Amino acid sequence: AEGASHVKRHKIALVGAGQIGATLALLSGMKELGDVVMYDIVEGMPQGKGLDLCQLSPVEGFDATFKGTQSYADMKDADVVIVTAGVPRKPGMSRDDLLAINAKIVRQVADGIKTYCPDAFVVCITNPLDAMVQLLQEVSGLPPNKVVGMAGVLDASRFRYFLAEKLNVSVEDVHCLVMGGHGDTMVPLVRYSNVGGITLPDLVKMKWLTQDELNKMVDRTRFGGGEIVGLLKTGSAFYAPAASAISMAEAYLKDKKRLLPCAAYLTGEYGVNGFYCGVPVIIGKGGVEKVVELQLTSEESAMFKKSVDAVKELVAATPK
Ligand code: TXD
Repeated sequence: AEGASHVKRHKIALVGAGQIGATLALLSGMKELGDVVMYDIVEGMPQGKGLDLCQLSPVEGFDATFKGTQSYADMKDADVVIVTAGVPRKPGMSRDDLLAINAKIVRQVADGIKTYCPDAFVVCITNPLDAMVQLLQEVSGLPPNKVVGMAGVLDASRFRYFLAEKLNVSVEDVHCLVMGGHGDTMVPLVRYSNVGGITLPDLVKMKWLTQDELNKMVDRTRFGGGEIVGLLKTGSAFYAPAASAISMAEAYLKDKKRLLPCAAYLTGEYGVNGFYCGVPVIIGKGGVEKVVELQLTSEESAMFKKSVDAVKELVAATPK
């Protein structure tokens, strides 16, 4: 065994084993990212999903363990933690109600991370995203570059899909950038979005799509989450959110230096100090290794500022 002593599988802890959590586990397995621990307060549920995934592994031909648990101690020394724990908004519930309930849950999760895996790279998915990722960082005390929120990759992926479908081109060749908070005020940046390097304003000039069609796709992106909630009725999107978070985790574990839009802690960039907001960042083995600062036009800046103001309001409303 001595020769193989350097071989160590990564450990991925998933807090929350609901719709997104279970999909995160499946994708981790299929991509062989490492061994998975799934924590949830519902007894037996993560254990059951874990066993089911173990039984999928021979068919798919990968080696990984999936362990369900109700104990934070099982997260010990995890390399990556992805947080989806929380409750979704139900009819009659205000945004503040959701904020209070999920803030309480995220505090407990942050304590668990602080105790058992303070060196982890932490991806927060729980809504309201920008406020929850900030709370997770504050309470866990982890360095801000190791705690990020997932929203931009998903929002950009939605925009990419709408464009690819409309233009009848491969999704692989469509790249989009979406900044700002994860809400209706998000800022899809058409000037920095392109198909095979050809920017969207150019494609409008080339008559591949009209400005009106483009505006409609921008709006559909902004309300992309709501469109799916409206169809599902009992929950929100989970496949694409899970895949988005996995791409961030993979960038960290494989030191890929990917440039992805994520909710990152800003210390003066874009004129924002001490808040999380969606911006392009580089993710590698150091976590968020760099915040990429673009020269926004005055119109883009105004949209971004409006989005930041919405985030600040949320953070102010979060129970301390
Ligand atoms: O872009 C984004 N960031 C998002 C965010 C996109 C889609 C959905 N987004 C949010 O992710 C959504 O609003 C939720 O706040 C989370 C998780 O969504 P999911 O669809 O996975 O919700 P589920 O299926 O309800 O799963 C949540 C699980 C569920 O199994 C609960 O039992 C568990 O969280 N839960 C807890 N786990 C651990 N600890 C505590 N205290 C706890 N309370 C509930």
